[in-house]
Amino acid sequence: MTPKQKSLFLENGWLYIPGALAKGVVQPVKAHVQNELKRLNIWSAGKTLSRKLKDVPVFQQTVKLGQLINYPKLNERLISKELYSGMCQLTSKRLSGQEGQLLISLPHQVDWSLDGLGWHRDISKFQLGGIPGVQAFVLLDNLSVKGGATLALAGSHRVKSQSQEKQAISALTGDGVSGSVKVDGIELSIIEMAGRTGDIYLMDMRLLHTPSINSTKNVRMMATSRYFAV
Ligand SMILES: O=C(O)CCC(=O)C(=O)O
Repeated sequence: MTPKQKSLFLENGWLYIPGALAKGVVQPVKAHVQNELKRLNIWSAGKTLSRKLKDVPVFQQTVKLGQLINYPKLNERLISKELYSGMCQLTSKRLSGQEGQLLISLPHQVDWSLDGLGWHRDISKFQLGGIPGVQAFVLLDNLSVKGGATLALAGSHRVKSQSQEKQAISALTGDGVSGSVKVDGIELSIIEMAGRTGDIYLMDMRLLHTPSINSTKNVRMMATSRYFAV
């Protein structure tokens, strides 16, 4: 990691690394997901086949698909030694990874919206003091905006008050407001983890984040791995 990348990560809580992985590294995982979607009669030839999954509420679908489709040793395939040591450099800590997880969503056939999203952290409030770890998000396929990428609230790793965070999210997701808002002098903005196959987003695990609507005709295919400080 360059000093510039480290300072961006510390300031904003996230870092985008376009083209971090070669297509050949990602391709077997993407092919596995596509084959499994077909084999399980969920998705094939641009169509959702499973009525059951169509009826699952949009944000529960990814959880359900993650239970049905698994890629063994996902971290070994996607997280190279260089990337791992880059994450350690960003946090100035030694990190230990949890088993990786696929993030798949079918086209949701509803309009894209920032209403009613599930903003959350995967850590407890007792872990907000210093950086508890880094979450890597890998794009297994090209992912356009409004295509179901994970959203994160840049800057939220530095905000102390949870009620101010909530107000900031309401302001940013409310009608007619876009860009950023300032809370306690900290600039907060929503980032969407869209991009191209092999791109990676690294996120300070203190950032608020949420699944989003996939309003495209394509399946959203990402993978994620959480690395905690030890
Ligand atoms: O993009 C998604 O489905 C949400 C991901 C998420 O919340 C997580 O991995 O913690």
